[in-house]
Amino acid sequence: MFNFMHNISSYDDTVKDFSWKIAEEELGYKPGDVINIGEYCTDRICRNGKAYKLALIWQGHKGEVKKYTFNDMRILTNSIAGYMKNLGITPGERVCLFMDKVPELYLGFLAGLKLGAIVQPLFSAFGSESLITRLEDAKTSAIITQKKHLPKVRNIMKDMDYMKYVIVVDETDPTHLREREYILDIENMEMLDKFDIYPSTAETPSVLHYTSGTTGKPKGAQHVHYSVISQYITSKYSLDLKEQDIYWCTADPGWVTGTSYGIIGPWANGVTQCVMDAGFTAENWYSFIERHRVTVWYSAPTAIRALMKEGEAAIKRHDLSSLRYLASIGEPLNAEAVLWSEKVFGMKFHDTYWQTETGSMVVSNYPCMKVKPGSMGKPFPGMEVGLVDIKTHKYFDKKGVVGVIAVRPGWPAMFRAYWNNPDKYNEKFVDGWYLCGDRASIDEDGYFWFVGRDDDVINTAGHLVGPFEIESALLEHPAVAESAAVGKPDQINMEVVKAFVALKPGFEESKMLELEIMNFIRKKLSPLAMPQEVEFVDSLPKTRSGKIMRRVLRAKEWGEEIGDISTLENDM
Ligand code: 6R9
Repeated sequence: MFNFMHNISSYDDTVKDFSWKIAEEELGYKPGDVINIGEYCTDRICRNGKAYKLALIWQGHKGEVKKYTFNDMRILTNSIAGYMKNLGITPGERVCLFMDKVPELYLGFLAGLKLGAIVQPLFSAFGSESLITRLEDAKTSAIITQKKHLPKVRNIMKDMDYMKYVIVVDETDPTHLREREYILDIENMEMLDKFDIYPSTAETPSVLHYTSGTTGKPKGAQHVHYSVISQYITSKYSLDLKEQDIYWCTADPGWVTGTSYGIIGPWANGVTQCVMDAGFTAENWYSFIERHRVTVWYSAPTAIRALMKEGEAAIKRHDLSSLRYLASIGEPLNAEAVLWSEKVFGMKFHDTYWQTETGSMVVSNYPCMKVKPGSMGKPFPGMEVGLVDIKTHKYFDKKGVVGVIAVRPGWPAMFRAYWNNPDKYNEKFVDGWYLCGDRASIDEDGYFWFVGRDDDVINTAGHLVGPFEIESALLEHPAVAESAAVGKPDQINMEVVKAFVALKPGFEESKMLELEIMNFIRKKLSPLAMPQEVEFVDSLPKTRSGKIMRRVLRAKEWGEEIGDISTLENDM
């Protein structure tokens, strides 16, 4: 029988009683113990009597399905770790995962951690240039990839004397192998029931995630094995994951969501996860939910808006009655999207807010709490989250005033360094607060309301306008599928607002429509926030994780350098 009680029944009581010790005790961890994420997600679950429970249900692009129990995961990750150890990969070395969402990506991630290596997942869609910037910075010594991505790796091999091993998961023609290439054949390799798991402790480095900054080179946020404490308990309290759930996180592990909540958190809870290694279409996604009876679904606003664009007909063709909890991450979730999901799925998307650097959720909506559409929710219990002044960076406690989101360090999943870049790391801290670089306000009830990233806020005649309110207003218009607001130069006001809009199918751009949209949002926005111009575009520039890159649009308006665009998904 499904347990209908939520994992937490009162937010306020949980905040009062919370301590990270609760998570430590549930996981059987005591300070000073060995703690290894690979072990926590496989062997520990098997020891707890769930060896033959499904851990992973994987579906490929042809619709083929593979299933793995926690015991399969335990043995396969042992075997891959053993294979890498035999090659000569040692603890602390960086091992890059450069693959589509194939099972070996998930297995390789946990195997690397069992070996004590620092795993470095990168989007398989990256080109050679984006790849080498990140491998060069980390001086990565091994890369696990697929045959289809090998040309990109071969292209840069001559510039990477530090790269000792290229491990190919599906290479079938060994005569092409060069000295440094190895085949990982999990169908035929020797299976290891036992592997000497690296005795990592809390502060041992685990994952290295590259985030794309506004300018300059991407920064590598380095995490530690202790992060599993946060990822476990946030998955339980915020995503409400339970024993019987079939959970689907749509994120790619090249992005932090795909590892913190697409690998570590759910498996540390012993929950069955689904993975779909196929492109996005509304039809594909709904079929996937129906076929695998997904109960908890964690996705991103860009995807949700893409589903909204497709309309309700696709939903009606599928039985989505298995769904019981929806959550969102990565971008501001506009109120319209929340209301839509309630209408079409019978439940709201619960927004969550966090970053690569925070490693786990910072602010979110909880199943036991009233959702205010358009708000990110409240701080995770045990985390002190507040606002600091935009200019002085001094902490303040005033309702409804916009400031920079700040978190008091001390939660387990926080990043411990930017790889090779202590200065950039130190810049993130002021008066004992970690500054997230995003602006928000807090209302009378303690809910956080997103305004915009520091870099995206528009300064018009000395007034600061956040793009999110403008974009939310635009998205309420029935013709608008996607929107972005940026500042464009203006002689009098310094900047004025310009909006970019992509239309839903069936709508044609025209001067009339522009005027109609303008009139529609005029009723919702303050005069300062009103765009002076709306430009229709086919799509907006986005990162591979689905974030709108406003700075690309902005740079065009100002005739400036675009900066680092290695994570850009679509050509403009
Ligand atoms: C997990 C992840 C982090 C940045 C963050 C903020 C934006 C994330 C959001 C949100 C508004 C939300 N962001 N969640 N903005 N509402 N619920 O996305 O990590 O790729 O490092 O991005 O994404 O600007 O600072 P990362």
